[in-house]
Amino acid sequence: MDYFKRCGLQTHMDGAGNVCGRYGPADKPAILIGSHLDSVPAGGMFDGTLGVVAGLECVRIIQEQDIPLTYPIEIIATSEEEGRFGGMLGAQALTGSLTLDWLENAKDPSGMSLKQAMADQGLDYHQALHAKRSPDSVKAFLELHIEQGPVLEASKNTIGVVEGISGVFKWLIKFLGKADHAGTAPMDLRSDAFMGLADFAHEIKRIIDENGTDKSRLTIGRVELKPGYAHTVPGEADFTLVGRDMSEDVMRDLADSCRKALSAIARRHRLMFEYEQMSWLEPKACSQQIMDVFEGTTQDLGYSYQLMPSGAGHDAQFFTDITPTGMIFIPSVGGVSHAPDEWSHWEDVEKGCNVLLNSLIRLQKTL
Ligand code: HGY
Ligand code: MN
Ligand code: MN
Repeated sequence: MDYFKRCGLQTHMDGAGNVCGRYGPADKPAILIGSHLDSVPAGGMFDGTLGVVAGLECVRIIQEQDIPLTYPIEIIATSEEEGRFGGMLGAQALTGSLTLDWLENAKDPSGMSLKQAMADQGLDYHQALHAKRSPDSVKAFLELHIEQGPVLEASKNTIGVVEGISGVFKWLIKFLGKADHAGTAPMDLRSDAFMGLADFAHEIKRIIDENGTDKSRLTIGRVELKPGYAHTVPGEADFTLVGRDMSEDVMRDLADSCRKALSAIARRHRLMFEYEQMSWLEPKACSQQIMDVFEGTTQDLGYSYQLMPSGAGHDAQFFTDITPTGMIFIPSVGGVSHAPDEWSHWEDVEKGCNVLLNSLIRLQKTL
């Protein structure tokens, strides 16, 4: 916020913790440029942050070169995009997709409630419901983001023009068996929750082969065994499951097949299983109008590019509900992301910023 203010932007934080900086005509709907500032644990420095800093760089060039604006530009640094509490709090708040029920009940895998985490930051969760933007106050939403995958590097293209954004669902699952002595409990009489989890992990390939596509993903990213002591058979296995595809029908098929597999495995290992759906984010198509501008600008700048889907979820997938929305990618070195060695080359960052800036200027005339 201090940096936004020093750059002459009209700055505020909304009730969902989004940091917003506006520059240009006061009485017109804004072109939003945004992404998120939060990160996964042990993440990299480009995921999300790139899109916020690139937006600020566009405004600074416009200021330095005194480029006239028809529509103001609003840079938005969204909160809680990475889904610690399930959804995408900041983007959902801005686009009116939050519910009081979700705000009151959302919690992270450790059991910390969203409302408590917000209170710890001096935020009253009710205020998140007032962060909603009316569609007529916005002209477009643009997001520059790292690809977070290997496609652009492999095809030696600099820019990815995003056609659509994958849907994502996130479950908290528990297998409940019986804690037991690791020495006296006979192997054939155990209700070992970890063995149920291990069986489910080995089912994932079959579930995708039978119900998914080449864009389907099922990931177990966090596991906690209880009581978690070497001499005790784990009576409980708590784990997350994140499922993705570009088609919501396929997401539903994957979810149904996972439920069936979990139920069959629970019976086989004399376990109970329960799961809570933390979020279900639909796959979304980007605006053809915005894609055309990104593509035309990239061609004019002479950069290599391709049209492509996004396997990762992004703030942009909520903005498609209220305004013409588009994304561009730059290559990730080695396709690595959500890890400390996430990296993008600075000349690609510069080219991504040039496409964003020139598209923004073109949209000033065409929106
Ligand atoms: O995990 C994702 O799809 C995004 O990085 N939140
Ligand atoms: Mn991201
Ligand atoms: Mn991310």
